[in-house]
Amino acid sequence: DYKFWKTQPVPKFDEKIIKEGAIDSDKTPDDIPNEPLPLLKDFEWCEVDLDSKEEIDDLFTLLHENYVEHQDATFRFNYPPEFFQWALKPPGWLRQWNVGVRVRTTGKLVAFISAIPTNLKIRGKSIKSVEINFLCIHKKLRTKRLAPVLIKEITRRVNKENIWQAMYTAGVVLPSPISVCRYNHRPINWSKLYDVGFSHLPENITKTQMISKYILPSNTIIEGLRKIKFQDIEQVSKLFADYNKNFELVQDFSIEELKHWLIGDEKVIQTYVVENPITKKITDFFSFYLLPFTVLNNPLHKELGIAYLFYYASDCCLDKPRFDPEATKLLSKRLKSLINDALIISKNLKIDVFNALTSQDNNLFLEPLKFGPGDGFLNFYLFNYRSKKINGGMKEDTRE
Ligand code: YNC
Ligand code: MG
Repeated sequence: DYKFWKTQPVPKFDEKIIKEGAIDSDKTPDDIPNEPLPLLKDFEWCEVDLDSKEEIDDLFTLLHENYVEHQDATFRFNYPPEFFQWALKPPGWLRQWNVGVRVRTTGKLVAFISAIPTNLKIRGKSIKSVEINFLCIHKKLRTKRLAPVLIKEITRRVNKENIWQAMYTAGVVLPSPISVCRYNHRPINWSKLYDVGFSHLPENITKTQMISKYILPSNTIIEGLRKIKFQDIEQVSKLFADYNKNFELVQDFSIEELKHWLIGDEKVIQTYVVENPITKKITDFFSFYLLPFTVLNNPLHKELGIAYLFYYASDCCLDKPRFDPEATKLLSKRLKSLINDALIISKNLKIDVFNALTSQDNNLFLEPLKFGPGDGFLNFYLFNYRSKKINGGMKEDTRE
């Protein structure tokens, strides 16, 4: 019955949204307590310092052993240290927003929650907010109502910075999703996925047939496709903003933010642009991030390489009405060739599976490019903001 969530500024299930906007009454940071919430006496709050190798190791261990589980705990996220630098240190990040709980006597990190700043745009309206992620409690401390304490504490710390709205995603259903998307998977190395139990052999099909179904060429196909450079960011930013006008809920990035999210350690983030060879204009871009799984108890394989489709845009059809059937056809064709090249690059990077959500324009290419629906759904939420449901979700932020 959502004992905790009932007390929070979130819409009730099936609440009829008449007026969009904040749910709580207006406050100022001075109205917010200066002191952290009390914890049970054996525990203490800490900031997890992402510049310290030791503390990154603490965070890695907590998340590796206790974060979201997949398929009966056969797979665990295997975060490279650089992943945290990317996911938790965008421009404007604050150290007090990487909130940990440690055991007082031993210093062991047993819980975590994070916030990063982000500007949302909901149907054209800008909302300064944060994104909450990596909420995690050690398995031995579950169902003791610690999660509400972590959530209230991060809320306090965000409110102290005069920010009153947040965006977050979760596999669980809480009051109340503004959108829901499904994970889709595109096998790249099908036989390895089969060996580790990620993929299954359908009836009346042979392994050889499955392998050949997913075969990809070795070279990308689009003319003018190349890695992004720093000098491209302004053009890419403009292209992305124009493309995003099509969607009801998007993030509104500054040049600095976009630079952070698209250009970084290549073990974590890969971004490509299409440059017209004659005009030198950038017509498209796509990006995906890499977050491997550790495979437990498998004699053949220790790790799965996983790519997640991140941001993309195309100037194809920006000048045409959004739902014009001719424009949709052209855009589908364009996105299919773009994402197909993303798959080819992934194959060359030894990625085993490429994931994407059913958000935004993704439905135009998922099936034709042989993505298959997965078990996982992702619910999108806003904190302290009433909004009508969002069509087609939001460009995902699954940096979990
Ligand atoms: C969840 N994922 O319903 P009620 S996603 C939010 N997000 O409350 P306890 C959750 N709330 O129903 P446990 C939640 N999961 O009584 C559960 N809850 O109202 C609610 N898993 O607390 C739940 N990470 O401490 C219930 O539960 C209350 O010990 C129960 O801990 C939960 O990062 C959890 O899936 C998830 O580590 C920490 O199971 C634990 O079970 C765990 O007794 C594995 O909690 C890892 C995992 C979640 C990933 C994520 C987004 C989190 C968003 C949090 C909400 C942010 C609100 C905005 C704040 C900023 C505001 C501003 C401005
Ligand atoms: Mg608990």
